Amino acid sequence: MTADLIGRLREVVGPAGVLSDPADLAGYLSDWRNAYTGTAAAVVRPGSTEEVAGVVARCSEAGVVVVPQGGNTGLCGGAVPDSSGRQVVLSLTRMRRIRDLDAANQTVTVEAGAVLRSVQEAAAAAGLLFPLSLGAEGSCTIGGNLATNAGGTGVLRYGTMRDLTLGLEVVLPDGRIWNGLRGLRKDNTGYDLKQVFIGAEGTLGVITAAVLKLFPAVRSRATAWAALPDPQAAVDLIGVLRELAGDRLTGLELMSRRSVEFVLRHSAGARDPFGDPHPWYALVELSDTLPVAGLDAVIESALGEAFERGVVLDAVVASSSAQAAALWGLREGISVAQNHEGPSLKHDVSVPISRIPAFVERTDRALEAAVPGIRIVTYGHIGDGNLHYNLSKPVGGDDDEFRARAGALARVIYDSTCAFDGSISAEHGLGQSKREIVADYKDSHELDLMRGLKQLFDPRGLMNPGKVLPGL
Ligand code: FAD
Ligand code: S2G
Ligand code: ZN
Repeated sequence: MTADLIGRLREVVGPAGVLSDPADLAGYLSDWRNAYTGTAAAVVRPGSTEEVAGVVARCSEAGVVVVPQGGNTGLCGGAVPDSSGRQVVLSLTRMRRIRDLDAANQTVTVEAGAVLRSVQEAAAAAGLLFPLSLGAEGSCTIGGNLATNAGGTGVLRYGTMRDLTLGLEVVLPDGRIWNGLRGLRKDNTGYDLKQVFIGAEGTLGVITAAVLKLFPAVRSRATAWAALPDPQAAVDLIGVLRELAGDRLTGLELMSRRSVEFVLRHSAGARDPFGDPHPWYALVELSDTLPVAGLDAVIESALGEAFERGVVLDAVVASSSAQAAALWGLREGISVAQNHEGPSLKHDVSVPISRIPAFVERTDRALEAAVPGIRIVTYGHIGDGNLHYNLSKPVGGDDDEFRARAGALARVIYDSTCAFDGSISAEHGLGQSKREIVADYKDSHELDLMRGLKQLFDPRGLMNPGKVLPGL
């Protein structure tokens, strides 16, 4: 990139806003998993929407690619540059203001670089709830959550980021600013354009702000850990909980024994709630926005009924918020714990809930046939039909040999996913890691329409190319 463009970018964001010294760039060039590392001509850190627009316009004039980046916790390599050294990483992390919280309208207007946890805290301070919740919430940003249509543990009750958003402000690839920051729950004036940018992973424009929905705060909560014989029991448990707790069911996570074993092995202080090991576990959470005294009794009676029906083998209800946090810690610790067991080949899939048991049985069988001794870590948001199928090498196996099998093993999982009418990416997106393989699993007309949108919004292909769409 010419020094002239660096100079012009500095005119927009100020000298401190343009990093070009390799030592300053390092933290922006590798993804969270260190699976992808690129090089950048510069990292630019604008402080306002107008500065983002100025940066994008100058890069567009110079024909230079822009890679939007938030917290860089994405798991598909979508936020890092390629190895050409000619791309500009546009980091939104300076734009973290909460512009407005309208309690009566139950909305909050935030800038894209706001860290998710800061928005959760601002809502709580106003006696309200922003319900998106995921393991990376201390680092991920609202802009990244929107660009990946993030899911997490609250989807069961509140939906994904797509369902939590009322309005967007976006800088388009030519530098124009689209102000769609409306806080309306009803607005039927043509196409719902915000939904095009949500989940586009930075390939259609840079999200600079959003109007998000807020909800009544949770005033009572009950958390339990249940032992299950198999995934069918988990599906049956959903039925029992829906029957006996209704809308109060706000969290339901499934974990295989191995996923919990890894946490018990690598996470200091982690304790198995039961003496004996069980093949599967469910983390159940009920909550209510009223100060209901007997929620513990509701969860106890529901799990008691599930026990009577042979769905649950054992259960423990958290007797304090500290114990509830410890149970969530067992769940949220899986991703990090697995990294201690060598390469973790991640697959984030969804299938219709009713088909999960047959899907797990077929997929496990096929994986074990492909790599005898493979260690399958299955866990996730079963209430949404979303499982994380993360693979570790056989004990004593070779890291590089296992990594070399990644493509074949992914196909085993994705072939099985699609045999059960599922999706090869439930919540993490496609990024770099799944953009080529998606062509084998997605309707060709759908891909053509997606390419058409890319051509319309970004005809010169300067907005985060090499992500999401095969071949672009
Ligand atoms: P980044 O990683 O910075 O970027 C992600 C993508 O969005 C990239 O393509 C980037 O170009 C684009 N982008 C970023 N900001 C903007 C913007 N302002 N405008 C346009 N495009 C932009 N994800 C889930 O859905 N559910 C989970 O349960 C979950 N758990 C996780 C647990 C751990 C421990 C980790 C490390 C990650 C987890 N994730 C999960 C994945 C990740 O946290 C989410 O995808 C998150 O939404 C990414 O936000 P970010 O700000 O880090 O985005
Ligand atoms: C989760 C996190 C990432 C992983 O924990 O819910 O989305 O390791 C996942 O797959
Ligand atoms: Zn997840």
